[in-house]
Amino acid sequence: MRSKVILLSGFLGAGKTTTMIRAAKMMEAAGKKVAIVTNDQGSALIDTALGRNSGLWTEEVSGGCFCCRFDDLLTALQTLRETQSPDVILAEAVGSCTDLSATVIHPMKHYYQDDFEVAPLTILVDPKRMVKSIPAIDSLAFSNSVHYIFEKQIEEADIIAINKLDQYAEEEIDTMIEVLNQRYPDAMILPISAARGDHMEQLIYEWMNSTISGNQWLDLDYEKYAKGEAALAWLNLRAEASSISRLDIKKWMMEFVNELEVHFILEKMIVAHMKVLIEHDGGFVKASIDSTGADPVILEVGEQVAQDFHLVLNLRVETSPERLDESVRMALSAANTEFPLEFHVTHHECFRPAPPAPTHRWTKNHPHR
Ligand SMILES: Nc1nc2c(ncn2[C@@H]2O[C@H](COP(=O)(O)OP(=O)(O)O)[C@@H](O)[C@H]2O)c(=O)[nH]1
Ligand SMILES: [Mg+2]
Repeated sequence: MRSKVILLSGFLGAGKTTTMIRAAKMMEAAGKKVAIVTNDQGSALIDTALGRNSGLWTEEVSGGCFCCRFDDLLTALQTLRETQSPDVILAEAVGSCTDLSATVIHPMKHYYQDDFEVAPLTILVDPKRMVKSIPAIDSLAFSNSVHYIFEKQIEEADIIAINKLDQYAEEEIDTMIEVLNQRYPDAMILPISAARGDHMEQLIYEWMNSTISGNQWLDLDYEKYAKGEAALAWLNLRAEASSISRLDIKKWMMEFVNELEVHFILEKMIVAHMKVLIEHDGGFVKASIDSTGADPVILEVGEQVAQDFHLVLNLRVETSPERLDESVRMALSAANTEFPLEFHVTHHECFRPAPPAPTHRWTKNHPHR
């Protein structure tokens, strides 16, 4: 039996992981065997930890996006097939990646059709990023080259899932649907709330029943795309911390997050997505911020008191790696002064993504490249 592969894309912070985990749980409850694949330019991924903390079988493709690491993606999918025989595999692409139809979906459909059936390419959209289409809600907007990626992602969708429906009035959602319908008449447009669960059954139904997959061919300027990716700074960090007495972990986290947010606001750095995960013996707590100055969304399990903890940071911000790194260093230093700790960084990377170099790239008239 073939495994259904559902590829989720969409900009950083749009809600891909939230959608993936909720959908996986819903499909499991309906008796399906489900696995997930996470992906990033770097390593030390919070999304992988979240998948595993949710009890889902999780593989990770790190060090590059699915299109540039196509062989690693296939290894991850084949490993899952051999070890788990899943009915469904949900795979979340890097949030600054596009052209997945030409670089992943078509090559998969051609070379691996005996093993995998590929679902409609689904792009998650956070309405507040649609600054050029509807009245701006974001006070700080990304540069044109970053916005180019956001628009190209939507353009290649088989399904556009407008997420975070819970934050908008019905009329606002209707306007968004109208704008998107005019711009992308061939895509299916579905408003959802991954956090609250609205219309998730319909989305899953489309994944399982639609035969459309990779129907849009992008006209993509790779130079502009590379420029957009390079405008973003990426920071991944892991650290071990220990204190002489038991500590309120959430307080430490909020001190760090608030310090960092002050830097972002003052220096007008545009946050695409910032995630902070703290794991300890008694559970975990995660903070997620999807735009500059936004209140952190907190997810926590267990009592947040411990002597030792493990910290993971995944930050994607429109600024230079040097400025991002310096802001994080200062915010950590401020939090660790407020709460005296032994703090040991075990992994640290801060970089601009390299220009995309896909393993395969098919075009409408010239496949098999
Ligand atoms: N209000 C609201 N927030 C959401 C929804 N889905 C995701 N989020 C939040 O948006 C942020 C980014 O979500 P995540 O799934 O990590 O996005 P990703 O970067 O695309 O994987 C997190 O703070 C989520 O809690 C939703 O349906 N409604
Ligand atoms: Mg994610």
